[in-house]
Amino acid sequence: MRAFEANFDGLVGPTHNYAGLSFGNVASQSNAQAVSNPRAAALQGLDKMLSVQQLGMVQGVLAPQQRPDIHTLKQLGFSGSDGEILQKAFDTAPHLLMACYSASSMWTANAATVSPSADSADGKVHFTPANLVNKFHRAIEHGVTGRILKATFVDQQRFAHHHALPAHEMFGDEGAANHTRLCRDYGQQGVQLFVYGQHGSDPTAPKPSLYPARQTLEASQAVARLHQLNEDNTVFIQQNPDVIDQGVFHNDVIAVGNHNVLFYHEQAFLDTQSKLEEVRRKFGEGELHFIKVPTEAVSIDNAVRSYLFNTQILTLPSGEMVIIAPTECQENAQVAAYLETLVAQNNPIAKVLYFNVKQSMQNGGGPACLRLRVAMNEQELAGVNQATLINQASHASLSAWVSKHYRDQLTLDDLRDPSLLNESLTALDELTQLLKLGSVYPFQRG
Ligand code: SUG
Repeated sequence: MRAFEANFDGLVGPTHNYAGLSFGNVASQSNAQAVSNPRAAALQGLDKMLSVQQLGMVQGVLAPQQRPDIHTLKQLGFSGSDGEILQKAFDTAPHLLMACYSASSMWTANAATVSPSADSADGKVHFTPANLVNKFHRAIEHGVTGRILKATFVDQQRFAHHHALPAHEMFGDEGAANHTRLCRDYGQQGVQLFVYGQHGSDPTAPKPSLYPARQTLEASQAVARLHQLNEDNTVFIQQNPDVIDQGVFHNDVIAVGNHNVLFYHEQAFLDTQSKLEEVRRKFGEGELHFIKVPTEAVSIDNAVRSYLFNTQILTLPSGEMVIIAPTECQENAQVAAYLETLVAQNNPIAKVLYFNVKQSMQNGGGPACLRLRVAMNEQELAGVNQATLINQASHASLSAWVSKHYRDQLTLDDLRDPSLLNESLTALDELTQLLKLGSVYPFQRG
Protein backbone atom coordinates (compact mmCIF):
# COMPACT_ATOMS: atom_id res chain seq x y z
CA MET A 1 0.00 0.00 0.00
CA ARG A 2 1.24 3.50 -0.86
CA ALA A 3 2.68 5.36 2.11
CA PHE A 4 3.60 9.03 2.20
CA GLU A 5 4.33 11.93 4.50
CA ALA A 6 1.43 14.29 5.27
CA ASN A 7 2.10 17.73 6.71
CA PHE A 8 -0.34 19.26 9.19
CA ASP A 9 0.31 22.96 9.60
CA GLY A 10 -0.85 25.07 12.51
CA LEU A 11 -3.41 27.69 11.59
CA VAL A 12 -2.26 31.00 13.07
CA GLY A 13 -4.80 32.13 15.67
CA PRO A 14 -6.51 35.55 15.74
CA THR A 15 -4.37 36.84 18.63
CA HIS A 16 -0.91 36.40 17.03
CA ASN A 17 1.36 38.95 18.72
CA TYR A 18 4.98 39.69 19.60
CA ALA A 19 5.40 39.44 23.36
CA GLY A 20 9.04 38.38 23.69
CA LEU A 21 8.10 35.34 25.75
CA SER A 22 10.78 32.88 24.67
CA PHE A 23 14.10 33.31 26.44
CA GLY A 24 16.70 31.57 24.27
CA ASN A 25 14.79 32.23 21.02
CA VAL A 26 16.60 35.21 19.50
CA ALA A 27 13.80 36.30 17.13
CA SER A 28 11.14 36.23 19.85
CA GLN A 29 13.31 38.34 22.14
CA SER A 30 14.40 40.86 19.53
CA ASN A 31 10.88 41.47 18.16
CA ALA A 32 9.26 41.89 21.59
CA GLN A 33 6.63 44.66 21.47
CA ALA A 34 6.59 44.88 17.66
CA VAL A 35 3.17 45.38 16.07
CA SER A 36 1.87 42.11 14.63
CA ASN A 37 -0.51 41.42 11.75
CA PRO A 38 -2.57 38.32 12.64
CA ARG A 39 -4.45 38.39 9.32
CA ALA A 40 -1.27 38.43 7.23
CA ALA A 41 0.26 35.74 9.46
CA ALA A 42 -2.68 33.37 8.98
CA LEU A 43 -2.89 34.02 5.22
CA GLN A 44 0.88 33.46 4.80
CA GLY A 45 0.47 30.11 6.55
CA LEU A 46 -2.55 29.09 4.47
CA ASP A 47 -0.75 30.01 1.24
CA LYS A 48 2.17 27.79 2.18
CA MET A 49 -0.28 24.95 2.90
CA LEU A 50 -1.97 25.29 -0.50
CA SER A 51 1.37 25.48 -2.33
CA VAL A 52 2.57 22.28 -0.66
CA GLN A 53 -0.72 20.55 -1.51
CA GLN A 54 -0.34 21.70 -5.12
CA LEU A 55 3.08 20.06 -5.24
CA GLY A 56 1.16 16.79 -4.85
CA MET A 57 1.57 16.38 -1.10
CA VAL A 58 -1.14 15.55 1.45
CA GLN A 59 -1.58 18.72 3.49
CA GLY A 60 -3.76 19.23 6.54
CA VAL A 61 -4.43 21.95 9.06
CA LEU A 62 -4.50 21.89 12.86
CA ALA A 63 -6.79 24.35 14.61
CA PRO A 64 -5.33 26.98 16.96
CA GLN A 65 -5.92 27.21 20.74
CA GLN A 66 -8.59 29.20 22.53
CA ARG A 67 -6.94 32.53 23.35
CA PRO A 68 -7.04 34.41 25.60
CA ASP A 69 -6.91 31.46 27.98
CA ILE A 70 -9.33 32.99 30.46
CA HIS A 71 -9.53 29.72 32.41
CA THR A 72 -5.80 29.90 33.23
CA LEU A 73 -6.13 33.57 34.24
CA LYS A 74 -8.92 32.55 36.65
CA GLN A 75 -6.76 29.73 37.96
CA LEU A 76 -4.10 32.35 38.69
CA GLY A 77 -6.54 34.31 40.85
CA PHE A 78 -7.94 36.96 38.49
CA SER A 79 -11.68 37.35 38.99
CA GLY A 80 -14.73 39.28 37.83
CA SER A 81 -16.17 39.66 34.36
CA ASP A 82 -13.98 38.75 31.40
CA GLY A 83 -13.29 42.47 30.84
CA GLU A 84 -12.26 42.90 34.50
CA ILE A 85 -10.00 39.87 34.39
CA LEU A 86 -8.20 41.22 31.32
CA GLN A 87 -7.81 44.70 32.81
CA LYS A 88 -6.55 43.42 36.18
CA ALA A 89 -4.04 41.12 34.53
CA PHE A 90 -2.93 43.95 32.22
CA ASP A 91 -2.40 46.30 35.19
CA THR A 92 -0.73 43.92 37.63
CA ALA A 93 0.85 41.06 35.68
CA PRO A 94 1.09 41.91 31.95
CA HIS A 95 3.50 39.02 31.33
CA LEU A 96 0.77 36.58 32.43
CA LEU A 97 -1.80 38.26 30.20
CA MET A 98 0.59 38.02 27.24
CA ALA A 99 1.25 34.35 27.94
CA CYS A 100 -2.48 33.61 28.04
CA TYR A 101 -2.90 35.44 24.72
CA SER A 102 -0.06 33.81 22.79
CA ALA A 103 -0.88 32.20 19.45
CA SER A 104 2.17 29.95 19.88
CA SER A 105 0.25 26.77 19.03
CA MET A 106 0.77 27.74 15.36
CA TRP A 107 4.16 25.98 15.61
CA THR A 108 2.79 22.48 15.36
CA ALA A 109 6.27 20.94 15.19
CA ASN A 110 5.92 21.41 18.95
CA ALA A 111 2.37 20.05 19.17
CA ALA A 112 3.38 16.41 19.55
CA THR A 113 5.81 13.66 18.64
CA VAL A 114 4.40 11.30 16.01
CA SER A 115 5.55 7.77 15.18
CA PRO A 116 4.20 6.02 12.09
CA SER A 117 2.60 2.58 12.20
CA ALA A 118 5.54 0.95 10.37
CA ASP A 119 7.76 1.55 13.42
CA SER A 120 5.39 0.83 16.32
CA ALA A 121 4.91 -2.70 17.70
CA ASP A 122 1.09 -2.45 17.65
CA GLY A 123 0.96 -1.15 14.05
CA LYS A 124 -0.73 2.12 15.03
CA VAL A 125 0.28 5.73 14.42
CA HIS A 126 1.19 7.16 17.85
CA PHE A 127 0.82 10.76 19.08
CA THR A 128 2.15 12.24 22.33
CA PRO A 129 1.31 15.93 22.83
CA ALA A 130 4.36 17.85 24.04
CA ASN A 131 4.15 19.20 27.60
CA LEU A 132 6.29 22.26 26.65
CA VAL A 133 7.05 22.84 30.33
CA ASN A 134 9.98 25.16 29.68
CA LYS A 135 7.80 28.12 28.69
CA PHE A 136 4.66 29.00 30.59
CA HIS A 137 2.83 30.35 27.52
CA ARG A 138 3.41 26.99 25.81
CA ALA A 139 2.86 24.74 28.85
CA ILE A 140 -0.84 25.67 28.70
CA GLU A 141 -1.26 24.21 25.19
CA HIS A 142 -1.16 20.43 25.55
CA GLY A 143 -4.68 19.72 26.92
CA VAL A 144 -6.46 21.36 23.99
CA THR A 145 -3.76 20.15 21.58
CA GLY A 146 -4.61 16.58 22.59
CA ARG A 147 -8.31 17.19 21.86
CA ILE A 148 -7.54 18.78 18.49
CA LEU A 149 -5.31 15.85 17.53
CA LYS A 150 -8.06 13.38 18.47
CA ALA A 151 -10.62 15.37 16.46
CA THR A 152 -8.25 15.38 13.48
CA PHE A 153 -6.80 11.84 13.60
CA VAL A 154 -10.11 10.26 14.43
CA ASP A 155 -9.97 6.53 13.73
CA GLN A 156 -9.15 4.85 17.04
CA GLN A 157 -8.26 1.57 15.31
CA ARG A 158 -5.39 3.29 13.56
CA PHE A 159 -4.36 6.22 15.74
CA ALA A 160 -3.15 5.93 19.37
CA HIS A 161 -3.34 9.16 21.37
CA HIS A 162 -1.32 9.45 24.59
CA HIS A 163 -1.36 12.04 27.35
CA ALA A 164 1.47 14.56 27.56
CA LEU A 165 4.36 13.48 29.81
CA PRO A 166 4.29 14.55 33.48
CA ALA A 167 4.68 18.32 33.75
CA HIS A 168 8.10 18.36 35.38
CA GLU A 169 11.36 19.69 33.99
CA MET A 170 12.85 16.18 34.11
CA PHE A 171 10.43 15.34 31.30
CA GLY A 172 10.67 18.60 29.34
CA ASP A 173 9.27 17.64 25.94
CA GLU A 174 9.06 19.85 22.83
CA GLY A 175 7.63 17.28 20.43
CA ALA A 176 8.60 16.74 16.81
CA ALA A 177 10.94 19.75 16.76
CA ASN A 178 13.53 17.46 18.36
CA HIS A 179 12.65 14.32 16.46
CA THR A 180 13.10 13.18 12.89
CA ARG A 181 12.79 9.90 11.04
CA LEU A 182 14.89 8.38 8.30
CA CYS A 183 13.56 5.58 6.12
CA ARG A 184 13.90 3.87 2.75
CA ASP A 185 10.20 4.23 2.15
CA TYR A 186 7.58 5.91 4.38
CA GLY A 187 5.70 2.61 4.75
CA GLN A 188 8.73 0.59 5.87
CA GLN A 189 10.34 0.51 9.28
CA GLY A 190 12.70 3.46 9.67
CA VAL A 191 15.04 4.92 12.29
CA GLN A 192 13.73 7.60 14.64
CA LEU A 193 16.25 10.17 15.84
CA PHE A 194 15.45 11.72 19.21
CA VAL A 195 17.62 14.79 19.88
CA TYR A 196 17.74 16.04 23.46
CA GLY A 197 19.32 19.13 24.99
CA GLN A 198 20.14 17.77 28.42
CA HIS A 199 19.83 14.86 30.82
CA GLY A 200 16.97 15.56 33.19
CA SER A 201 18.36 13.49 36.05
CA ASP A 202 22.15 13.76 35.78
CA PRO A 203 23.39 17.19 36.88
CA THR A 204 26.97 16.37 35.86
CA ALA A 205 26.10 15.75 32.18
CA PRO A 206 26.84 18.50 29.61
CA LYS A 207 24.27 21.25 29.21
CA PRO A 208 24.14 24.84 27.95
CA SER A 209 25.21 27.59 30.34
CA LEU A 210 23.18 30.57 29.10
CA TYR A 211 19.94 29.44 27.51
CA PRO A 212 17.64 26.57 28.52
CA ALA A 213 17.80 23.13 26.95
CA ARG A 214 14.11 22.45 26.51
CA GLN A 215 14.18 18.72 25.69
CA THR A 216 15.47 16.05 28.07
CA LEU A 217 16.75 12.56 27.35
CA GLU A 218 14.23 11.20 29.87
CA ALA A 219 11.36 12.74 27.89
CA SER A 220 12.60 11.33 24.59
CA GLN A 221 13.00 7.86 26.12
CA ALA A 222 9.48 7.99 27.59
CA VAL A 223 7.98 8.94 24.23
CA ALA A 224 9.85 6.08 22.53
CA ARG A 225 8.41 3.65 25.14
CA LEU A 226 4.88 5.01 24.75
CA HIS A 227 5.14 4.67 20.97
CA GLN A 228 6.27 1.04 21.25
CA LEU A 229 9.54 1.63 19.44
CA ASN A 230 12.55 -0.59 20.00
CA GLU A 231 16.31 -0.49 20.34
CA ASP A 232 16.72 -1.17 16.61
CA ASN A 233 14.65 1.73 15.37
CA THR A 234 15.68 4.52 17.76
CA VAL A 235 18.81 6.62 18.23
CA PHE A 236 19.16 9.19 21.03
CA ILE A 237 21.55 12.04 20.22
CA GLN A 238 22.53 14.97 22.38
CA GLN A 239 22.35 18.42 20.86
CA ASN A 240 25.55 20.46 21.13
CA PRO A 241 25.03 22.71 24.21
CA ASP A 242 27.21 25.45 22.67
CA VAL A 243 24.76 26.01 19.81
CA ILE A 244 21.80 26.14 22.20
CA ASP A 245 23.65 29.06 23.80
CA GLN A 246 23.80 30.71 20.36
CA GLY A 247 20.03 30.59 19.88
CA VAL A 248 19.42 27.05 18.60
CA PHE A 249 16.55 26.40 20.99
CA HIS A 250 15.25 23.32 19.12
CA ASN A 251 17.09 20.75 17.01
CA ASP A 252 14.99 21.77 13.98
CA VAL A 253 16.90 25.07 13.93
CA ILE A 254 20.14 23.17 13.12
CA ALA A 255 19.15 19.88 11.43
CA VAL A 256 16.33 18.40 9.39
CA GLY A 257 15.75 14.89 8.12
CA ASN A 258 13.44 13.44 5.52
CA HIS A 259 13.20 10.05 3.85
CA ASN A 260 16.84 8.96 3.38
CA VAL A 261 18.44 12.40 3.87
CA LEU A 262 19.78 14.02 7.02
CA PHE A 263 20.72 17.67 6.46
CA TYR A 264 22.65 19.04 9.44
CA HIS A 265 25.17 21.60 10.55
CA GLU A 266 28.53 20.20 11.58
CA GLN A 267 28.09 21.71 15.06
CA ALA A 268 24.57 20.36 15.60
CA PHE A 269 25.31 17.33 17.81
CA LEU A 270 27.66 15.86 20.39
CA ASP A 271 29.48 12.61 19.46
CA THR A 272 28.42 13.19 15.87
CA GLN A 273 30.55 10.52 14.26
CA SER A 274 29.61 7.62 16.50
CA LYS A 275 25.96 8.63 16.57
CA LEU A 276 25.73 8.85 12.77
CA GLU A 277 27.43 5.46 12.51
CA GLU A 278 24.72 4.09 14.81
CA VAL A 279 22.06 5.66 12.57
CA ARG A 280 23.64 4.08 9.49
CA ARG A 281 23.87 0.65 11.16
CA LYS A 282 20.24 0.75 12.29
CA PHE A 283 19.07 2.08 8.92
CA GLY A 284 20.50 -1.05 7.29
CA GLU A 285 20.75 -1.51 3.56
CA GLY A 286 19.91 1.15 1.06
CA GLU A 287 21.09 4.63 0.21
CA LEU A 288 21.37 7.03 3.14
CA HIS A 289 22.62 10.58 2.59
CA PHE A 290 24.21 12.65 5.34
CA ILE A 291 24.51 16.23 4.08
CA LYS A 292 26.82 18.06 6.46
CA VAL A 293 27.01 21.86 6.33
CA PRO A 294 30.41 23.13 7.51
CA THR A 295 30.77 26.27 9.63
CA GLU A 296 32.87 27.95 6.95
CA ALA A 297 29.98 27.57 4.49
CA VAL A 298 27.26 28.72 6.94
CA SER A 299 27.97 30.19 10.37
CA ILE A 300 25.74 29.35 13.33
CA ASP A 301 24.70 32.99 13.39
CA ASN A 302 23.54 32.86 9.75
CA ALA A 303 21.82 29.51 10.31
CA VAL A 304 19.83 31.05 13.19
CA ARG A 305 19.03 34.26 11.32
CA SER A 306 18.00 32.59 8.06
CA TYR A 307 16.50 29.34 9.43
CA LEU A 308 18.34 27.34 6.76
CA PHE A 309 17.65 24.15 8.73
CA ASN A 310 14.07 25.03 9.63
CA THR A 311 13.22 24.12 6.08
CA GLN A 312 10.93 21.36 4.94
CA ILE A 313 12.59 18.74 2.79
CA LEU A 314 9.78 17.13 0.83
CA THR A 315 9.83 14.02 -1.35
CA LEU A 316 7.33 14.81 -4.09
CA PRO A 317 5.21 12.05 -5.67
CA SER A 318 7.63 12.11 -8.64
CA GLY A 319 10.42 11.10 -6.26
CA GLU A 320 12.11 14.50 -6.60
CA MET A 321 13.21 16.14 -3.33
CA VAL A 322 12.70 19.87 -2.80
CA ILE A 323 13.45 22.26 0.04
CA ILE A 324 10.76 24.66 1.25
CA ALA A 325 12.75 27.59 2.66
CA PRO A 326 11.79 30.94 4.18
CA THR A 327 12.60 34.04 2.07
CA GLU A 328 15.11 34.97 4.80
CA CYS A 329 17.39 32.29 3.27
CA GLN A 330 17.25 34.10 -0.07
CA GLU A 331 18.04 37.41 1.63
CA ASN A 332 21.09 36.08 3.50
CA ALA A 333 24.07 36.20 1.10
CA GLN A 334 26.01 33.33 2.69
CA VAL A 335 22.98 31.05 2.92
CA ALA A 336 21.69 31.87 -0.58
CA ALA A 337 25.15 31.04 -2.01
CA TYR A 338 25.25 27.78 -0.03
CA LEU A 339 21.80 26.73 -1.30
CA GLU A 340 22.87 27.38 -4.89
CA THR A 341 25.80 25.01 -4.50
CA LEU A 342 23.67 22.46 -2.63
CA VAL A 343 21.22 21.96 -5.49
CA ALA A 344 24.06 21.87 -8.02
CA GLN A 345 25.85 19.08 -6.11
CA ASN A 346 25.29 15.39 -6.47
CA ASN A 347 22.67 14.75 -3.78
CA PRO A 348 18.91 14.05 -3.81
CA ILE A 349 17.88 17.70 -3.31
CA ALA A 350 16.83 19.11 -6.66
CA LYS A 351 15.52 22.59 -5.92
CA VAL A 352 14.67 25.23 -3.37
CA LEU A 353 11.26 26.92 -3.19
CA TYR A 354 11.04 30.11 -1.13
CA PHE A 355 8.04 31.13 0.97
CA ASN A 356 7.16 34.27 2.86
CA VAL A 357 6.28 33.33 6.44
CA LYS A 358 7.75 36.51 7.97
CA GLN A 359 5.01 37.02 10.54
CA SER A 360 5.89 33.65 12.05
CA MET A 361 9.66 34.03 11.51
CA GLN A 362 9.66 37.17 13.65
CA ASN A 363 8.71 34.96 16.59
CA GLY A 364 11.30 32.31 15.70
CA GLY A 365 9.03 30.01 13.70
CA GLY A 366 10.09 28.96 10.19
CA PRO A 367 8.38 26.68 7.63
CA ALA A 368 9.31 23.51 9.55
CA CYS A 369 8.07 24.88 12.90
CA LEU A 370 4.70 25.44 11.32
CA ARG A 371 4.15 21.81 10.38
CA LEU A 372 3.64 18.45 12.09
CA ARG A 373 4.62 15.49 9.93
CA VAL A 374 2.55 12.35 9.93
CA ALA A 375 3.78 9.50 7.76
CA MET A 376 0.82 7.32 6.87
CA ASN A 377 -0.78 5.06 4.28
CA GLU A 378 -4.05 5.34 2.34
CA GLN A 379 -6.09 3.46 4.98
CA GLU A 380 -4.81 5.71 7.73
CA LEU A 381 -5.54 8.79 5.64
CA ALA A 382 -9.13 7.56 5.31
CA GLY A 383 -9.30 7.65 9.13
CA VAL A 384 -8.42 11.36 9.22
CA ASN A 385 -11.14 13.99 9.59
CA GLN A 386 -11.39 14.94 5.90
CA ALA A 387 -12.54 18.49 6.69
CA THR A 388 -9.03 19.22 7.99
CA LEU A 389 -7.38 18.49 4.64
CA ILE A 390 -6.27 21.39 2.48
CA ASN A 391 -7.29 21.77 -1.13
CA GLN A 392 -8.30 24.74 -3.23
CA ALA A 393 -11.83 24.81 -1.77
CA SER A 394 -10.87 24.50 1.90
CA HIS A 395 -8.05 27.02 1.39
CA ALA A 396 -10.60 29.47 -0.05
CA SER A 397 -13.07 29.03 2.81
CA LEU A 398 -10.38 29.27 5.49
CA SER A 399 -8.88 32.37 3.86
CA ALA A 400 -12.34 33.98 3.75
CA TRP A 401 -12.83 33.06 7.42
CA VAL A 402 -9.51 34.73 8.31
CA SER A 403 -10.31 37.87 6.32
CA LYS A 404 -13.70 38.11 8.02
CA HIS A 405 -12.50 37.71 11.62
CA TYR A 406 -8.84 38.72 11.96
CA ARG A 407 -7.39 42.13 12.73
CA ASP A 408 -4.55 43.42 10.59
CA GLN A 409 -2.68 44.86 13.50
CA LEU A 410 -2.28 44.00 17.13
CA THR A 411 -0.25 45.69 19.86
CA LEU A 412 0.20 44.59 23.45
CA ASP A 413 -2.13 47.39 24.53
CA ASP A 414 -4.95 45.73 22.54
CA LEU A 415 -4.83 42.65 24.77
CA ARG A 416 -6.97 44.27 27.46
CA ASP A 417 -9.74 44.97 24.94
CA PRO A 418 -12.66 42.60 25.71
CA SER A 419 -13.85 42.88 22.10
CA LEU A 420 -10.65 41.06 21.01
CA LEU A 421 -11.69 38.16 23.26
CA ASN A 422 -15.19 38.14 21.77
CA GLU A 423 -13.89 38.32 18.20
CA SER A 424 -11.52 35.47 18.87
CA LEU A 425 -14.15 33.16 20.38
CA THR A 426 -16.67 33.94 17.62
CA ALA A 427 -14.04 33.09 15.02
CA LEU A 428 -13.04 29.83 16.74
CA ASP A 429 -16.64 28.71 17.15
CA GLU A 430 -17.13 29.10 13.40
CA LEU A 431 -13.81 27.34 12.74
CA THR A 432 -14.83 24.22 14.65
CA GLN A 433 -17.79 23.98 12.30
CA LEU A 434 -15.67 24.50 9.18
CA LEU A 435 -13.21 21.83 10.31
CA LYS A 436 -15.91 19.57 11.85
CA LEU A 437 -13.98 19.33 15.10
CA GLY A 438 -16.83 19.26 17.61
CA SER A 439 -16.47 21.12 20.91
CA VAL A 440 -12.70 21.10 21.41
CA TYR A 441 -12.48 24.48 23.17
CA PRO A 442 -13.14 25.07 26.88
CA PHE A 443 -15.66 27.86 26.11
CA GLN A 444 -17.71 25.39 24.09
CA ARG A 445 -17.73 22.83 26.89
CA GLY A 446 -19.24 25.04 29.59
O1 SUG B 1 8.52 28.10 21.39
N1 SUG B 1 8.09 31.19 19.80
C1 SUG B 1 8.14 29.74 19.71
C2 SUG B 1 8.75 29.33 18.40
C3 SUG B 1 8.67 27.85 18.20
C4 SUG B 1 9.44 27.38 17.02
N2 SUG B 1 9.30 25.99 16.87
C5 SUG B 1 10.24 25.15 16.37
N3 SUG B 1 11.50 25.50 16.24
N4 SUG B 1 9.88 23.97 16.07
C6 SUG B 1 8.91 29.16 20.89
O2 SUG B 1 9.93 29.74 21.28
C7 SUG B 1 7.42 33.32 20.79
C8 SUG B 1 6.18 33.95 21.36
C9 SUG B 1 6.36 35.39 21.70
O3 SUG B 1 7.47 35.80 22.06
O4 SUG B 1 5.36 36.15 21.59
C10 SUG B 1 7.36 31.80 20.75
O5 SUG B 1 6.68 31.19 21.55
